[in-house]
Amino acid sequence: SQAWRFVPHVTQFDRADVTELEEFRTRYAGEVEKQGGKLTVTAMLLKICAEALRRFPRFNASLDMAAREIIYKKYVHIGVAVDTDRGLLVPVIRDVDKKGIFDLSLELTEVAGKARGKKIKPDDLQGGTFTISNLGGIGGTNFTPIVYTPQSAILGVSRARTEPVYRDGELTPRVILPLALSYDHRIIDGAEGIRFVRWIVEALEHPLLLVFKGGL
Ligand code: CAO
Repeated sequence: SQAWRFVPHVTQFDRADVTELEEFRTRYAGEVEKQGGKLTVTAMLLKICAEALRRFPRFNASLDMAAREIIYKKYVHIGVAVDTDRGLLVPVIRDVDKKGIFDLSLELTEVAGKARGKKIKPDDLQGGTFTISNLGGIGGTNFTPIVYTPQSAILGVSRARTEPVYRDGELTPRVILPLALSYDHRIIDGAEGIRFVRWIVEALEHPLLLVFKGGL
């Protein structure tokens, strides 16, 4: 409620064509499952967001109103909203930028299980620098997440669906993932907001391009 009252929110929507990424995910899901994890869009977004946060430091910063300063974090700790029977919990995955998608899948499965199994410790919920809230496993076309202060931004993810998309002169079935980024307008300008989301969309659509550019 503090965030709702004091943070001037803007929510930027976009959509990513994740058809190829979904093919990759289903191809390698079995391998991750053998190790006890689940390769999902959330795990892949953790990795992509970590790289985006490195390139757009204001999204990995917090505002100290008393000192009138923006504090840029040198680490990337991403909180993941988990729906439990006791309500919403946001465990934090640390140093996401230093981990691969495979390990992140295992860790995400582990922390979500801990949160649901009442095994999460207060420390596991502290220190996040950015948050991902994926409601797409349940459904929904879009939603406007609330920034988890003192963080400056949160990425909301809704359900990926196969839709007819006009491409190269014809309608083709493509898997489209809706994204909604809410951010603190005191720290982040609108142009920066859309650049950040566009970067994430391009990374989801063309992950190889990022490897060539020295990203992921
Ligand atoms: N679009 C389409 N399908 C999706 C999807 C999306 N955006 N996200 C997940 N799915 C699918 C998964 O692929 C999986 O499919 P299968 O069962 O066929 O393998 C299924 O939905 C369940 O996924 P999951 O929830 O187990 O996995 P996840 O890693 O994507 O998500 C977690 C983990 C913890 C984010 C999620 O379980 C959860 O709790 N989400 C709710 C978050 C929430 O409550 N946010 C609100 C905060 S504000 O009040």
